[in-house]
Amino acid sequence: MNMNRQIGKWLGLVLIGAALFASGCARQPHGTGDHSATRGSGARSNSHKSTRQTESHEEHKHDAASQQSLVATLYLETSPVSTISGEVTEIRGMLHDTTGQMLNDFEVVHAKKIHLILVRDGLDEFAHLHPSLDVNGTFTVSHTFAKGGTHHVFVDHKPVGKSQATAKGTLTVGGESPDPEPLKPNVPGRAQDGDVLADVSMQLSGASSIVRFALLESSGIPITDLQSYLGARGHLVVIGARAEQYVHAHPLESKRASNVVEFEVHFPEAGVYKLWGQFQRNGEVHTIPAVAEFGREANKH
Ligand SMILES: [Cu+2]
Repeated sequence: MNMNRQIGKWLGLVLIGAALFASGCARQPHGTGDHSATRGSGARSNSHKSTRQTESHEEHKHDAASQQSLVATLYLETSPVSTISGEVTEIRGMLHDTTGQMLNDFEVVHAKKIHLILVRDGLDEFAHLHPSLDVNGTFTVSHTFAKGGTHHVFVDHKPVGKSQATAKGTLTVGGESPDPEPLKPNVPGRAQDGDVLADVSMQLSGASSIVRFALLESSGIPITDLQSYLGARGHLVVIGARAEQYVHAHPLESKRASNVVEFEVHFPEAGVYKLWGQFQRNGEVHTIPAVAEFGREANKH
């Protein structure tokens, strides 16, 4: 199909749109992953409208915030078009590069070509999904939103031969949309998902921070049977309070105890962030949320 017609079709159908990307200070030290997107420019669409303001910027591994380059535009649509909480929604997306060419060739990063993160505005709902990808580059995933309201969509991807990037959009979901609880920092401290507990702590390490999860049984005994999840001992997604900052970090090689997983995170700026550590045991993924405040004085660079 002719590209313009295809775009037209998408624009006609869609919802969505949104904003930004860039990473000012993503770093990838010592081979650990830290995929950041920062600086939301805030172009947010209402439902049933589309916008082309959604952008994706590649990451600059060793660079400061002064550099960013637009690399892709994210288009999203849903079926049904009017998404409502509690009902299965099919989310479809595609990325176009700056010339308007649809991206369809992605490298596998952590076992998947596309990592799609959904968070509700206020960060009280989180999903980490892996859409299927067709030959044209359209990616598709089903999801049931637990609550209505604005949901932020982060598409973490690496076009073949290019830098890893994160594209962001928003989806407006109908249905009950209760006010989220205000974010209350609880790091250092105890967090949990069901019967899996974690002592979460954070310490500065140069321009980055080491975020540590010490995983415990509900009895307080260290967990010793962590399994690899998507090729790593754990994954950490970090999103700024206003959902304008996104970091996806992978574990550091560590000689610490087997229940301790450490992530190197470059917080893009001072502020409150929500963290979701994801770990697998017994074939089940546990998602452990925590809230951390990254200090202003610690962010000098
Ligand atoms: Cu993923």
